[in-house]
Amino acid sequence: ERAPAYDPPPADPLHVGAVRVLEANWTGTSTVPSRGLYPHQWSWDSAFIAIGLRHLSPLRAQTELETLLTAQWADGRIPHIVFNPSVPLDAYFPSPDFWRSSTAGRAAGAPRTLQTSGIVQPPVHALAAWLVHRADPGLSRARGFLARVYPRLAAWHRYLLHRRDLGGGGLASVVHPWEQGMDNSPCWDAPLARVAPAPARSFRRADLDHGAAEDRPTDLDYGRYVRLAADYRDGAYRDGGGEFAVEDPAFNALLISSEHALARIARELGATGTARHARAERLTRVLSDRLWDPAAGLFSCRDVRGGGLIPERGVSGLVPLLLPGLPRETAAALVATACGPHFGLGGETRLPPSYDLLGEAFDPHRYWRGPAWFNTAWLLERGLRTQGETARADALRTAFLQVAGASGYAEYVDPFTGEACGATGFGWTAALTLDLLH
Ligand code: 9YW
Repeated sequence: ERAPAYDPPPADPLHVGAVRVLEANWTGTSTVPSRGLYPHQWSWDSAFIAIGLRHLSPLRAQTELETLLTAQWADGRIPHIVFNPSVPLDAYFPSPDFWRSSTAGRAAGAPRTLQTSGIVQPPVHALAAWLVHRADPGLSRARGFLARVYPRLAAWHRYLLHRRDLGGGGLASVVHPWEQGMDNSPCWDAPLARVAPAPARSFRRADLDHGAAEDRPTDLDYGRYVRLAADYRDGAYRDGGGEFAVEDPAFNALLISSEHALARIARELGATGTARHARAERLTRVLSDRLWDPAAGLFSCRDVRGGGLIPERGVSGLVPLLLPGLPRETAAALVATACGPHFGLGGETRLPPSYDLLGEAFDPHRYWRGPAWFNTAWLLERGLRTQGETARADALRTAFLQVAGASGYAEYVDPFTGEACGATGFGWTAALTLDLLH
């Protein structure tokens, strides 16, 4: 063995640990959220992961997004999962034989050779593509990165703004709780209650092999997820007819934020981007008109089938802090809600809980019914900074980094104690740690 020629600089263990997770979860063309629990490529996970990977390898960050986009359907949708054919079918449920994308999804233009799911996830991708470009514009230009991804991202936004405008007011609807990404949030309880669950014996949950049952959604939740997804599939993934349709504030705020990013990408490619910025501004006003809930002091979900705003406070309702065009008084009210008794930011909680601390359904350990998640903490950190709340953003950044490291880059944590829940070595937790370290 040769002695090193020089003493390497002392490495920050938080940085080293995050890099190790991203190395372990990298498959060669993309990154899995978790080796055991989620062994395929997930759409919004990949966008967050690319945002962190850009600090480690801009090339890998570009590849992460490019791999996802090769699975895009001809109608513009980006599927929420791209399956890895070398992973055994029973490693994750619902598996490709449930979604049957290449047959049931043909009419909607699903790829013939890749297997994907048929639902979507929040549109963080254009934002990620822009941030990845900015990390190494020379490499990005040399590879024609933005020129290649731009038409696909534009088609993705077109799909959401047209085919998914199920409420007719200009916002995109989600047709399944998995699409919004916060699976068992109490915000879905009322619209989901109308869905007849598939019998528990008709499927086998693989997630329970990896996580404690009391930290996960229930069998009844899963029965309803399966019913909704099977109905969508059996209708050839056509949009418009389903039982569940909800306008969600985080999903739409991310779409708007990504539309601003798409405007910047268009500009980099030689267009003006003006029309896209104007559209993002207009959508910001629509978001306020349709989802702002002044009495609750945050944005709420709109139940398109049941009518009306859903009276539950979810962390999703704080995510519009990201939007630069938010009216000043709305932004101030959101900051007050985040830091007040419902979310306890800067007080009772270490990281923002996924759901109202005072809500009847609050549970500090059960998935999206209370625990704190790192992707939403990252979005709120960015949102606070966007609104000029520098001191609060700095404090959230510090807490994020402490809890991420101490929890082993957990999937989610107890919002009061920071105790790890779910999987550790989680992709977006490690990636967003790297991002906040830079
Ligand atoms: C599932 C992968 C996904 C995340 C979602 C999270 C969970 C369950 O895991 O979904 O089976 O897809 O709720 O936001 O993208 O990390």
